[in-house]
This record gives sequence, structure tokens and C-alpha cells, in this order.
Amino acid sequence: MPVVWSDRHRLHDPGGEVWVGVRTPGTELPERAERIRAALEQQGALVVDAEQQPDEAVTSVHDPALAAHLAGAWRAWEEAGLTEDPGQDRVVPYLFPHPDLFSGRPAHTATSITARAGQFAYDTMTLIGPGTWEAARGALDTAVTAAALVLDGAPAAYACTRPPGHHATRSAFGGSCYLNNSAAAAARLRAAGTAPVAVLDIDAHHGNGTQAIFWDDDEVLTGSVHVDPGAGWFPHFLGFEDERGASGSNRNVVVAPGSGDERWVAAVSELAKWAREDGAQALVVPLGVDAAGGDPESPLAVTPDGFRAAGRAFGALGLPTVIVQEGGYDLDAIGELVCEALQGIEEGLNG
Ligand code: SP5
Ligand code: ZN
Repeated sequence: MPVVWSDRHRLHDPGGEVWVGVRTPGTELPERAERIRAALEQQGALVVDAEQQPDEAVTSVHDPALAAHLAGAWRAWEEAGLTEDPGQDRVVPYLFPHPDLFSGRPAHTATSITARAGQFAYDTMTLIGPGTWEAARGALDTAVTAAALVLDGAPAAYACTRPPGHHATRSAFGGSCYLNNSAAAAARLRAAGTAPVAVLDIDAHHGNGTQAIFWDDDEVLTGSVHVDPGAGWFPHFLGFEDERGASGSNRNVVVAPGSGDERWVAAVSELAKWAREDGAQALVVPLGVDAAGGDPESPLAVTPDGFRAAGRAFGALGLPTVIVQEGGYDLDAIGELVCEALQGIEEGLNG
């Protein structure tokens, strides 16, 4: 299947993450995408460049105010002198406009960039640097280009997106994500008249952003299998099984820390069955491979065979399929894991 790519991902170096007030190394590195591309090319994949997409590709799933913030935050930060005093080389929030502050009234937009930084971010870990916006916009273009290829008749297309997207909501970003690439791909399929579209997320973490964006939309079925947030895992506040969307179009399946292929593939198959029964006409797979044993960001223990089996379960749906890269942080394994998942999807589609 075609691999859609954007060099613009290299412009985003998160520079670590601020966790409990401490700048720690972070794992969402440029090398991730390079390793995936190298592994796919070794298998003979055809790599095509992302086409620039119109701004409507962003605003189909995001508040224009979020896009404006992401586009301008770095320059405002630099112009305010914050890189010199106090000497912070990334945009980091310090104050959050919690809804309980406002007695139900809307918040003012903050004048200072230091405060505005907290208006759109829901964590302190997801830093903005000089090239973050261009890279995030490039990733969204990559996902939407893959959707367009599928609408043009490709049975499946893979978007090698970085930074990832599934934690970004309509107007807030976090979890290493800025713009929701998978949601934008689903919106593109919907805009072409495909309904319902199923978005089945197998990243180790709950796809909370995608869930929130499509909560009220029963033309987009959102499903996610992930490590139980109730066991203390990001995003902690979301991803529980009683979150069903406004009219039943959302499904979460949680797996316990330590789960391996058997439990995890069964959960993936459950989501696939749900999408089939609800009549999905196209499929978007937010493909994180951080459920793998050995990944530093999750306690799951899925093997390469497990990813291949998950791919087969999705391919067997026989739907036009857009795969969008999300997490996966074990640099030595990420390429092989993505190859296995994509091969599984092709096997399922051809079976
Ligand atoms: C796209 C994706 O996989 N995002 C996952 C982000 C989860 N990050 C949670 C990090 C929780 C705090 N980790 C502390 C590590 C200290 N460096
Ligand atoms: Zn993840």
C-alpha cells in the first residue's frame, strides 16, 4: 500500500517534556518516523509525498482558535523574550483556565502568551518549539492525503504521521499531540459522502481526542482499545468503558497492564465486529505500536505477531482503509511493528 510522508515532521523537536515540573527527555523523537520509513522502504514500499491540504482540513475537526494558537505561539513566546528571561526554549503553560473559575461565563482570551499557553493545552508535557506548527500541519496533510488516495480507489493507504494526533480535541492539545490527524482523515472520508466511517484506535493509550471530536456524531463510529486508565495510565480521566458517545457511537475496550496478544487481539477483534455490525463503510486505524512489550510508554506486552493478527482482523472487514501513525517509542522495534500491522491488514483485505 502507498506510504504517505512529509519531511516537515523533522521541524518538530519537542525538546523533552515537562512532567511534574521537571524537564525530562521525552520519547516522541524525529527518529521514530525515520525508522518506520526505512523499514517500509526495505520491504519495497512506495513512498509518496503529502499534498498540502486546504485550511478546511484543519477546521473540519478543530476550533480555528486552536490552530491560530499553535501557529503563533512560538513567535509570541520568542517576541516576549521568554527564551532569555527566564530562559525557557519551548512554550510551556503555567496557568490553566479551569471552567470552574468562570461561573458559566466564557473566559477572556489572555493577553500574555504565558497565560494563553494554558488556554489550549491540557498538560505541561506537550511543548511547542520553532517548527512544531509546520510539522503538525504537515502530519495532518499526510493523513488527509492518505484518505484522498483511498477515495481515489486505493484499497488502503498508510500515513506516516509525526507528531501524533489522537489526544488532540477540537480546541485543546496534549499527550504529544497537536492536531488530530486521524480525525481529519475520517472527516475527509465523511465529506466525500462515506457513512458511517469507523475509527478504530489500537494505540496503547485511549484516543480521547478523537472520542471527544466525534462524541455527538453518529456518522463516525469511534472505538479504542487501550491500557485501563483506571489502573493509573494516561490519559487517566478518560477511556473508561461507560463512555458511549451521545448516541452509542463510541466504544472503549480496556485491557489490564501486562496484557499480551491473547487478550489484546480479542479486544481489537471485538471493535472490528462492532464496526461491521454497525455498517461501517470505511475504516481509519490510528495505529500506535506502543502496546508492544518493550515500549517505554505502556505496560502492555503485545508481540509483532499480535500486531499482524490485529491487522488481519481489520483487513477482514474488507473496507477502504486509512492507517494513521500514532504512538510507538521503542526505536529498535517501531519499524518492524508497523510493517507487521500493515502486512496483516493487506493479508486480511486479500483473504
Ligand atoms: C500518542 C501517544 O502515544 N501519546 C502518549 C503520551 C503518554 N504520555 C504519558 C506520560 C506520562 C508521564 N510519563 C513520565 C515520564 C517521565 N519522563
Ligand atoms: Zn500511545
